Order: sequence, then structure tokens, then C-alpha cells
Amino acid sequence: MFVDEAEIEVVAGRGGDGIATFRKEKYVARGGPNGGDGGKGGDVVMVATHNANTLHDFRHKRRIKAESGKQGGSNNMTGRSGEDTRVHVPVGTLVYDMDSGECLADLTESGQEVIVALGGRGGLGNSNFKSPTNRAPRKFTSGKPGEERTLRLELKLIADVGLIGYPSVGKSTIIAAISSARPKTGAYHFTTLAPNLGVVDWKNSEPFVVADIPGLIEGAHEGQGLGIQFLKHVERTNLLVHVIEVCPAMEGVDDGRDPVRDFEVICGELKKFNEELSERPQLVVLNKIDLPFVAEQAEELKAHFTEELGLPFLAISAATQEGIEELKDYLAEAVSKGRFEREPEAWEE
Ligand SMILES: Nc1nc2c(ncn2[C@@H]2O[C@H](COP(=O)(O)OP(=O)(O)OP(=O)(O)O)[C@@H](O)[C@H]2O)c(=O)[nH]1
Ligand SMILES: [Mg+2]
Repeated sequence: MFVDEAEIEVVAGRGGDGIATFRKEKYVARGGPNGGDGGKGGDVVMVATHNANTLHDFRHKRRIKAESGKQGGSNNMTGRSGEDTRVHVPVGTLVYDMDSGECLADLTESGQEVIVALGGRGGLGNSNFKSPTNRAPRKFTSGKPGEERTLRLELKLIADVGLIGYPSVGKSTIIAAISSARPKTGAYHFTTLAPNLGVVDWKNSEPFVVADIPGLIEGAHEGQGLGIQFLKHVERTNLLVHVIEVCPAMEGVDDGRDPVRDFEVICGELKKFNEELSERPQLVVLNKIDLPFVAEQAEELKAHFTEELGLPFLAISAATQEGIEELKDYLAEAVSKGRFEREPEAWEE
């Protein structure tokens, strides 16, 4: 099950207590203080990984603790530190403190980590309290409690390209045709219930990630269909591929579907979700041109999108692979250009 939000409590380990002990040596009636300090409590650390792609695990694991530090020992032995607890979350997870609302981390890269609850300091053993006036202190201090927080985790996938469009236009078939992803496809609406990520490795370009999300329909912003909650998973992309299709005309039935109108409806939904997202560069892809009634309209649609709207346009068939190479060429170039624009310093050498 795909879960992209979770609430958890994290409790770091308590510091171990210091102790009060005295040296026992032959011929020394009363040795000096030698009580060691307590060990530090373990931290709770979040680590981003590509091996997880949902926050599902946290539906049942609501409280995550780290180990406490151990008590100090005699002979000035510091107690063992508590083990840190490392929690693996998917890349793209944002970590918020529930109380302050503050964003503690945005884990965008694999291996990136953040301490979300710091372990308590260990207490001091009595050897710390020796002074000229008190050569045999019995004083020691207790370890400090570990930090405790309630966190809200939010997953927002990170991809270079996002596939959007009505249900059944062939988004999942396209991601399967261009990438390593093999999502379910089907001749019915809402086959895809959760986002899929696929890596495209094409020619000499750097591999890039494409996200396929559940289909959108009119009123998605009001919760129609599966709603627009999945749109957040294409917020962190540089390019949207807007997939359209021509539906077969059925005698006497007007289902209101038309590629130009579909396109406008989805753009309207995007805008309602996030104004900025609706301004993201889009490539319009007409799919299913292996079907004669689709091929028939390709020229006219191309003219509409390129000339009237000034948008790039490709006609493809994910089923027969027609136009798939051009699509991958286009995406690879757009992605590398996008990366270049985002991080020009990295390319200067
Ligand atoms: N003829 C033809 N059929 C296609 C093509 N691409 C996809 N289909 C079919 O269209 C139907 C829907 O394809 P999906 O890839 O599941 O569509 P989707 O956009 O992911 O749909 P949702 O996940 O429901 O939003 C399936 O029956 C596919 O086999 C194509 O290029 N040509
Ligand atoms: Mg799908």
C-alpha cells in the first residue's frame, strides 16, 4: 500500500548515570574517587534510501526509541553509549516537527541523514568533583533524558519528469515503454492507484527518473476520481509530459472527452492545485497513434498545440513503440538542459 504521510514519535536514549566509587588499593587506606561518567544516550537518525518508496512501515511503528547509555563504572570507566536507532525512509521524505511546524529535513538524496532526536548526555562520575577541599566527593550526576519529538513525515517523490493526464490515456504503458518500471496497465480507468517511478537509461545521457501518477479527471481538486493528492508527487519534477488520447466516438454518446478539452481540464486542475506547477514546462504527447482514428487527427492536434499554444508536441504509440525513440531523445535533452540550468557551477570545469 502506498502511504505518503505518517506521524511518529521519536525518543532518543537517556544518558547513563555517573557513579561514585573509590579506589581500593593495597596499603592505601582510602583511595581517591574513581567513579566513571555515564554513556551518552543513542540518537534517533533518519536515513534516506532508494530501497523504500512509501511510508507504509510507519503506519504500525508509531514510536521509535534509541537505546539508553550505560552507567559509568569504577576505575573511571565511562559507560557504554546507547546504540543509535537508524530509521530508513524513502528518498524525498520531508521531516516536520509537529509542535513547531518546522521542517527539520528534506531528504533528497540516498544516504542523506539527519538526527531527529538527540541522545541525552551521560551523568558525571564522582571523580569529576574532586577538589582541594573535598578529596573524597560522593557526588555524581544522573544522565540527561534524550530528546523526544512528534514528527510528521511527508513523502514527495523526486523525479525529473512527471507523466500526467486522464485515466487510460496510456501513462503507465509509456513509462513501461521508456523505463525499467513495469507498472500495471489496463483497459479500465484508475488502473494506477499509486505513483510509479522508472529510470530511463538512454544513449549517452545520464539516467533520469520519470514518475507516473494515477489519472486525473475534471473536479480532481474537489476529490473527484482519486483526487489530486498524487499531484504533489510531480511537484518536484522539471518537466511534465501531458499525455492525451482521442477517444473513439460512440454512436449517440457524448462522453465530453476531446483531447483539446481534456488538456484544458487537466491544466485547470493543475492550476488549482499549485499555480507554479501549472507553469512548469510541458510536452504534449498524443498516444495511441497506431489506432486509425487517432492517427487521423494527429496533424490537426499538432498544429493546435504547437502553433496556437506554442507547446512542444509528439505523437507516439506506446503499444507499437512508434515515436518512443524521439520521446526518449526529447526527454533526455530536456532533462540534461534542466539540470544544467539548475546547477551551472557543477558543469563549469
Ligand atoms: N492501441 C493502443 N492502446 C494503448 C496504447 N498505450 C496504452 N494503451 C492501452 O490503453 C489502456 C490504458 O493504458 P494504461 O497505461 O493503463 O493507462 P494509464 O494512463 O496509466 O491509466 P490510469 O492508470 O488508469 O490512469 C490499456 O488497455 C493499454 O493497453 C497505445 O499506444 N495504443
Ligand atoms: Mg496508469
